[in-house]
Parts: sequence; structure tokens; C-alpha cells
Amino acid sequence: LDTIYLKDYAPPAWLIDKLDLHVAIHEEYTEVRGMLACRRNPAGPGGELVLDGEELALQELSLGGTALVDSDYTLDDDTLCIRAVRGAALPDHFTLETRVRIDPDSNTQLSGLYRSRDGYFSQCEAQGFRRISFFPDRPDIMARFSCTIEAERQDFPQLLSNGNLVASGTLGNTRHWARWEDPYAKPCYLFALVAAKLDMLEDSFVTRSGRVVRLAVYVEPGKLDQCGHAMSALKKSMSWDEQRFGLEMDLDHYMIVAVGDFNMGAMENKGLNIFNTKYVLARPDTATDSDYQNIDRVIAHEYFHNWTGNRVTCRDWFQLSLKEGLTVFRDQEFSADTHSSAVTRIQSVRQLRIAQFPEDAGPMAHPIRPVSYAEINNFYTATVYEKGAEVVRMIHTLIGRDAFRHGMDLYFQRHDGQAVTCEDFVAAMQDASGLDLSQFRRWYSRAGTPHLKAEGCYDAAVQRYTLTLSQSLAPTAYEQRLQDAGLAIEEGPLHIPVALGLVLPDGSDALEREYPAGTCVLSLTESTQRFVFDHIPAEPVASVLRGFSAPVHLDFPQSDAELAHLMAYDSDACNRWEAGQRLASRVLLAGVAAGGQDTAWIPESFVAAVDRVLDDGMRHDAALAAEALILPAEQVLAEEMAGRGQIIDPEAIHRSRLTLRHHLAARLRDKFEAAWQALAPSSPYAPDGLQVGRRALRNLALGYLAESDEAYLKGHVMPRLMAQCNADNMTDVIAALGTLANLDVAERTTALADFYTRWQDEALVVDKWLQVQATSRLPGTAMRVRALMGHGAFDIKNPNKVYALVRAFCAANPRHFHGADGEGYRLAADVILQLQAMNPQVAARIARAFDRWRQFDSERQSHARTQLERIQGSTNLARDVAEVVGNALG
Ligand code: B3K
Ligand code: ZN
Repeated sequence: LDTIYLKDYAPPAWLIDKLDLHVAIHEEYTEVRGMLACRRNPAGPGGELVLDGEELALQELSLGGTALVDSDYTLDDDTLCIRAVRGAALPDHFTLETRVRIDPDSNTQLSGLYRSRDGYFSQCEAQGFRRISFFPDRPDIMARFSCTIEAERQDFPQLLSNGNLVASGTLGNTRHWARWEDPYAKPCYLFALVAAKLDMLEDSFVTRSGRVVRLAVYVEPGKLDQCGHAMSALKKSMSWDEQRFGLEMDLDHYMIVAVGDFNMGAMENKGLNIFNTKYVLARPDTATDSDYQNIDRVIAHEYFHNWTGNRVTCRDWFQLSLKEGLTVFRDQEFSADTHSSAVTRIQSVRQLRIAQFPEDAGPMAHPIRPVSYAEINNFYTATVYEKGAEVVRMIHTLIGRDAFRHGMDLYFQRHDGQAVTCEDFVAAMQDASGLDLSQFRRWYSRAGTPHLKAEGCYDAAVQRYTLTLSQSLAPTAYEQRLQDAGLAIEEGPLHIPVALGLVLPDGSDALEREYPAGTCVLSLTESTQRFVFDHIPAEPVASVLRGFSAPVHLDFPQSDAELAHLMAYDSDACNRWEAGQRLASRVLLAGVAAGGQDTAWIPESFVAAVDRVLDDGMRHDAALAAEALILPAEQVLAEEMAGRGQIIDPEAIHRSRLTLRHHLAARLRDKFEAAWQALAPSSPYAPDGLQVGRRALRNLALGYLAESDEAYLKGHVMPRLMAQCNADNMTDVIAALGTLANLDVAERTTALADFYTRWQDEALVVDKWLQVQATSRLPGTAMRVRALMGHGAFDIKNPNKVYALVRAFCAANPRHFHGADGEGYRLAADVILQLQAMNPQVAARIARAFDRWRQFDSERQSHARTQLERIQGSTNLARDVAEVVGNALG
């Protein structure tokens, strides 16, 4: 495997000022002509002009009108190097003309230009543009693009590209063309092209400086009734970015196109976002509350990229977190400001723990700015995105909201129109705030989740509370890789913002008078540091890492009573939730240790705490109560075990969690019943915060009621579950169906069959049907997933189907994926082997399911190793998969 290193970065020898593309789509092939205005880079290293190109059949190549001869250039599988023009040296400026043929109809990778049901769509990030035309495919080459598209008028009435439509016309009887010009220079990964038959929802937005922007959402014919929410999310995002960051839309057109075949969520192409249908289409009966929320988030995310990513882009792909971490931070802030900030934060933290912490502890561990990669598509990770956002958030926490805003302003003043590095971002934040961030920069080059150890001590005689904090960060697989490559390993403590509150026995905040919201932000910069607080009238319970102020593991041996105190009184909602999670983890891991069978390990105080939270949820904030009552995920408990040096026992974890659920269901049945009654809908469905919270808590209660003894289940719960399968909104339907999918009852089969009959033509709803079955806890799930792969509803070429069935099984059903018989591993390997030739990006994502294989018992390890070696030994092993599997076995 060839490895690319950050240290080898060199500026390009040639710049491309303009690219004029002409794309002619024919039934048998597509022809792409490119005119590249090339200029020697005065700051470059000199040398030949190197263009990337993959699966392009070169038809013509000329320079300034002179056809090039064989000795002028070399062409291999992935590069075209131009050395001379008819033997003479290249001039400093010239136009290069290329003509190639491509075959989008057989492009199953979904990178470059490809065919989907309703037409042709492009995906260029990270390196798809080279599959469309010869070009230096690197983000630090920014060119002005124009693009003429030509295709059959009937089949492809919409011809779209970035920027403004400047001309269009017909060609003969059946063909038409359109010419687009993008006024902004951009890297080629932001290029987009669509030629398709779609319906359109149109609207407009007036920016605060009075510019009218035409907005359009394009969807598959017949789905106009499912794009209203996306449009309103777009308008909300536009206003929010003006208000919070002073950032306006800079184009006359902003288009969103939804496509059902798409490798990831969405893509921020300049003025022409292309989206997975999953993040556009929604109607109350087809989409759940969390779908609605995800649409808000992803629409906002792609819109925010227009500034953080497009106007200011990345110098090279090692800087990916410059745009992704920052843009995730921005979309999180948007969600916080437009929904509940506490719920948003809790959900982000949960996601970080489920996906990023394990990544940071596994064989693919890397810092938010990695220094090497074999396949860049493998680095669109939870670390680059979610931990990247945490790093930006820590800067925000350290310098404060106003200085952060000044830092953003300065960043744009300095770098608008440029391709820059993470260092440039931190420098702007440092200069705007005056805070020295030199030590903080270590977060960009360190992998792994640090441990933060806390120890509190109260001296009643002098009313003094002392908190001792220490940090440690053990080497990860990443340091091993650095060492193997002979690269330097960074050391030294990190700069960690620790938001702290001191909660007094009466529940009030001891630091209320000195600090806003009673929270002070400590800067931990040493390995160990002591912080002293005077005039503390009584022994407080420390609330450490309020708002989860740093992405670390907290080791703080607080008693159950202290955690219960925080759960009840902490003024920081995130830490109230956190206290509950810590308490629940403690109980569940005691259950694991006890074999999970009897219930002696379940303390009465825990039942009482759940009881209180339920009461509270019925009276006050249902959404927060629902979050509090979601027990720590099996994956999170697994990581806790691994973190303690224990072998992960997925069976015992599952059993422990299930036993606790049964116990709570039995002990608190009346309370769950009361909640279910009290939270019944009183107004027509709307995905607003209040209703979302009520539905979440009500369905959580129903889920617990379904854990009741058989008689109660049959007599009282089953009729409700079956009735709810016909609710008018998908949130309630899927809650009922998901619950039924876990139960070994005849109604399960009926409900699943009815659901499929009703929704078989609605692709995204079928995905849900696959997913509830893939994540079922019933025995035999691996076999059923395999059977479903043969069902007409499944299509291995469609990433959404693979994610709904296979990835859901591998990533969200740990007990069955890690089944002792090795069936789960074999299934994953079979899919990876089949998929890698078609779509290596998606295959590599599935392969990440093996990340934690070494933390399991020797029998499971041997099953996993067998499958990993089987993949590694396959002929035509894809680079994407090779990197993931190679690291796993490494
Ligand atoms: N920037 C794209 C992700 C591209 C992934 C390429 N494998 C979407 C986003 O983060 O907004
Ligand atoms: Zn992004």
C-alpha cells in the first residue's frame, strides 16, 4: 500500500486559473472536453504539469491548439504528465485541451459521474473529479469553472452545474444543452453536475444585505410532498448563519438535489448540493422525529460549508478537519440554538462515545489532523468530524463566545478565497483572543482519548474545596504506526478546558456569584494541577466537565449518593444526564460481573432515581427525561470493559442490560403506564421540540412496558403495539415495530409483513424495515440478515440498503455481530468481499466493524482473524479495504 505523508506536501508546480468543461451525455458513453488555463506557479517547485485521471479514455490532447505527440507526455493508470509541446519546453501560460470518454453507467463506486435511477449525478470529494476529466485533483488548486452539459431532453430535462445558468438551447430534435458559470474559484472537489428528470420545489430567500437568492430542491418525480421540511431547514440555516456569524449567501442560486444512490450523507458542492434522499425527504407518515432532526442538521451542515469549506478551503486532505470539525461545530450550535441546547449536547456526547471513543482506542486511531493515509476516503471519520468539532468547541470554551466570533471574522478576513491549514484557523483564534494556544495545538496531532483524573477534598474548618486534576494519554495504534514509519511522536500534556461547578447540599451552585451559571472554566495544562476554592460554605459535590467541556474519559470516584445528588440538582443539564449515565454504567457493569442473571446487583436507589426522572419528565422536560432514561449503549459498556483491561463479553453486557430493563419494567410498571397515558398526543403531528420530547418519553415507556411478564405483555401491551403500527406518524410506528421486532411472538411476523406491504415502494421506509430486523435482539438474527440480503427489498449496489441492513447489524447489534459462533463476522466478510469490487468506499466502512476484534475472547478473536485474513488474501483487494484490514491485523 502506498502511503501519502503530510510532510511531503509541496505546492503545485502549475496553477489552473480556469477550467471550461463540456460534458456530452450519450447513451453508450459520456464525452468530456476540458480546456484548462494553466500558469506556472511562481511559488512552486517547477517541473512538469501533472494531471490526475482515473478510468478516462483519452481521445485528444493538445496544447494551445497544437496536438501533443507521444514524446510530449506520459500517461499511466492514474496520471498524465505533460512535459513539452512538440519537443519544446512548456511556456509559462498555456491552454491545455483534453477530450476523454467515460462510462458513468458502469460506475458502481458512486465517485465521479454515475448513473442513478433518475439520471446522472456527480460526487467529487475527495478524489472523484479525476474520474471525470484530467485535472490536478488537489484542493489547493482553485479554478474558475464553467460547464456546458448536453443530453437528451426527454430523459434529462434538468441540466445543472455550479453557479449561474448563462445560456441554454436545443441541439437537433432530441437533445438540449445548458451552460453554467461559477463566479467563484473553487477546488475541483466542489464541482457538481446533474443531468436528470426531477421535480422541483422553488422558493427564495432575501439576505440581510438585500440579495435575493433563488432556492430550489430537486427530488425524484412524485416526491414534492416530501421536500417542504428540507426547504424550511435551508432558510432557517441561512438566517442563523447571518445572525450568529454574520455570514451571507454569496450566490444567486442555491440548489439541493436528492439522489437515492449516494455513498454518504450529502455534499456541499458550490451552489449545487447533492444529498442522499435520506437527508431531504420527509413526511410525517414516512419520516421519524430523528429523521426530521437529521435533515435540519445535514442541510445546515452543507449550507454552512459554503463559508467553512468552500470560501475558505483545505490546502490538502490532511487538513480535512479544518472544514469538517468546524462545520460540525457550527451545525451543532445551530441545532442547539434552534432546538434544545441540552438535548443537542447530550446527543452529540452520546454519539461521540458510541463512535469516536472506540475509533480512538482501535487500530484506525488517528488525530483530527492525521499525518498519513493510504486512502483518504477512510479518513472521513468520527475523529475528523466529531472529535474535530470537540476541539473547535474547546477553543470556544477557552476564549469565550465573543472572542470566538472575532476569531471567525479574522479567519475570513485573512483567508477568504484561499486553501489553508488547521494552523491558520488556530492562529486566527489566538490572534483574535490574545490567548496563547500553542499548547492547545497538540490536540491536532494526538490520537487517543485522554484520561482526566479528579480528586476532591473539602476542609470544613477553612471552608475550602481543593480539586486535583491529572491527565494522561496512553499511546495508541497510531503512535505505533508513526514509529514504524520513522516519524516523530509528540509528547507532553494537553491544554484541557475543565468546566466545573460545585453543587452544595441544598442543590445550589457554590460558584454562582463569581461565575456565570455557577460554572468556572479551569485550564488544565500540567500533568497534575490543584485548584483551590475558598468560601465554600458546605461540602459540595463537584460537577466536573460541565457541558462535556473536553473529549476525555473522566475518572472520578464519586459515590452513588454524590451521583444521585448531581442527577437531582446539577444546574448543568448535560451533567445531570452524565451523572445518570455514570450511575447506570456502574450498575450495569456490576450486573456483567454478576453474570447478569439474578437482580441482587440492582440497587434500590437506582430504581428510585429512574422513578424520579419519570415523574419529572411527565411534569417538566420530557425530552431530557427520555435522554436520561436511555441506558448506556452496549458498545459504550463494551468500551468501559476494554478500558479496564477486561475482555469484552457481549453476551453478558446484553444480558445485564436486559435484566435491568425487565427489573425496571416490573418495579415501575404503574409509572410507565402513567407516563404512557399522560403523554398521549393532544395535537396533530409536528416535529417540534415539545412533541418530539413527549413522543420520545412515551415510546420509551412503551418499550419498558413491553419488557413486562408474558401475561401483562399479551393482555395489555401487545394490543397497543399492534395499534401503534398504524399510527399516523412514522415515529410512533417505528417505535412499535422496533419493539415488536425484539419479541418472539406471532404478531411480530404480521406487523413486519404488513409494514412491508404498505411501504414497499418507499425506499427510505423499506430501509427502516431492514434496520429494525437487523438490530433485533432475537436469536437467529444473523441468519435472518443473511436471508434478507436475498430479499427483493435489498440491493447491494445501493449504499442506503447496505447501511440499513449490514452496517446496522455490524455496528448497532453488537451481541449478534459478535456472536460466539462467528456467523456475524463471516457475514460481514462476505459482504465486504462482494462489495469491494463494486464500491470500495462502502466496503471499507463495513470493514471498520472489525476495529475492536482484539478486545474479545480468544475464540471470537480467532473467528475474526479468519475473516480478516480471508479478506486480506482476496484477489483484487481494494485499497480502501486493504488499509482498514491491514491496520486491524497490523
Ligand atoms: N464533505 C462531504 C463528505 C465527502 C465524503 C467523501 N468520501 C460531506 C460533508 O461532510 O459535508
Ligand atoms: Zn462536512
